[in-house]
Amino acid sequence: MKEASATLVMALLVTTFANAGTIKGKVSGVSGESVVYIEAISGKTFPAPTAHATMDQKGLLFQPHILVVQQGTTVEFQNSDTVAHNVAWSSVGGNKKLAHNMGTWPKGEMRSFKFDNPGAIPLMCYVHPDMSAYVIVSPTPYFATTDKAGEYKIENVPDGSYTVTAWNEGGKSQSKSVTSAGEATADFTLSKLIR
Ligand SMILES: [Cu+2]
Repeated sequence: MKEASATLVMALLVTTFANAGTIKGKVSGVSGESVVYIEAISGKTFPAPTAHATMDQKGLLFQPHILVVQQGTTVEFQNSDTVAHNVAWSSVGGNKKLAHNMGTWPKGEMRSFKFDNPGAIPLMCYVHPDMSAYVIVSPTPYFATTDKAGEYKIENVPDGSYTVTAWNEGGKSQSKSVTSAGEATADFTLSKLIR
């Protein structure tokens, strides 16, 4: 009985003080910024962040070009130009049923949208067909973008086994299993999308 209790206490301690670490690596085969994130973890939910993110339309560009948020985040779409802009998308994570048009609005107006479904969302402006951007909705708070060398680092990752996905607008997304115990390395080589 005493031994069983000790085992239970140990198990609780391990759970409470589970180590966290870093998953890092390099995304190659593509150019520009890539996004790397941990896919949904079975049995775990993450409260939606209360802080809002911002996507601006300024100088006839979406700014930033790539915005990564955790699932459940509200994004405020601003128009800082003197011309009217539109915000719309044709799919979320490839699901065309989640297409949405937020409408067209003038300078100074802001409209917000809560992204409850994970995946990559290609943004469009129907007024300016050249404008493009992406919102990447990560199912977990564990995500990172690559630097100029293609390197990324996801921090504060609890030890465990995960599916990690790398996304790039010019490449085919790739997922792999990664087991992290303090530190893990996961490199990705994405094949270029043919357009
Ligand atoms: Cu526009």
